[in-house]
Amino acid sequence: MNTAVTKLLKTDYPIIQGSMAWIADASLAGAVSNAGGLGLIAGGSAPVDVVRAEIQKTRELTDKPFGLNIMLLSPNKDDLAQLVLDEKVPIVTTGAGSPGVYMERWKAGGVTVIPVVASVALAVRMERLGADAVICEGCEAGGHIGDLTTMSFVPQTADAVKIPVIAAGGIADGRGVAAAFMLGASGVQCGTVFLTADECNIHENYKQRVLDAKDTGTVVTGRIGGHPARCLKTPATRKMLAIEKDNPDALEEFLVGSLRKAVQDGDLEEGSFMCGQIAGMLNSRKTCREIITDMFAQAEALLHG
Ligand code: TUI
Repeated sequence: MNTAVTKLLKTDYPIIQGSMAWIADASLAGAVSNAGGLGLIAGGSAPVDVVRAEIQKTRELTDKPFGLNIMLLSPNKDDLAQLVLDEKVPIVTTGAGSPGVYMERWKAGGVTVIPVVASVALAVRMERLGADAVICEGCEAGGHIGDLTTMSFVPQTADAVKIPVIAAGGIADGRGVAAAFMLGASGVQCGTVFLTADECNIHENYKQRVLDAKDTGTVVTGRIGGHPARCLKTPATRKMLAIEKDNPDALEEFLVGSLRKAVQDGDLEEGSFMCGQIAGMLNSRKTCREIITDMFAQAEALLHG
């Protein structure tokens, strides 16, 4: 399938694997890139040396394009921004803030820059600063989210910018891809579906909970005062919702390390199992290649069949 996004990313399919902190490593990114999508390594809050090692491992696993995501709440964001240039990473995506201060340097270094935005205004600002595309992530997505839904956000952005729009949030099969294209997107970013991939190295409790989740199986914590984040409903999210009602500042303390506890320990009492609303539709384990080929066979049939 050829779109403005496959042309920009030099991939076979117009799909980016969502960058999930503590989760999106060389194993996942390499598998997605080898399957014809764009694999991303998550910078998350990791130290620069850890991320450099993942970049090098990814290069051993694939000779296809891949990218690095920089989460702009990371204390290491400046070092990671430089790492992109030092390691000649071809594509960078950003999340959880504006990458404006880095844009000139990245563009001068020949990097393809694709910010995740949370509003049309930020998308327009990013286009003016030279962004190559924008990812519009609706609040159906897992993890840190904005206010808008994918359905309303994508077409408004497609009307406002000339650069390609990539839709994210609530997309996990060919119907979602076809719908995103109808809304004006020319590519998609998917996170939650890749949590179920064989090459995704999360704790078995996490993977099984995603597969078992129903449509109403997620909840947003941190709406009061914090950073809103969508997670699977667990004993931990019940505690978080109680904490934030009484003392929003204490939530940040609970959050520190909670993602690692979910990913590595499968800890339902203290872990944050970040996950999108589309988990309710997912019920089988597949390889990254199966996920991507099934998704685009269905999308092609719907769009051109
Ligand atoms: O970034 C994400 N999802 C994430 S990041 C994450 S790790 C984390 N760690 C500590 C606190 C919070 C999260 C887990 N999930 N998605 C992309 C995304 N970006 N969603 C929303 C935004 C966003 C929000 C505001 C992008 C830009 C923005 O700009 C504000 C501005 O400066 O205009």
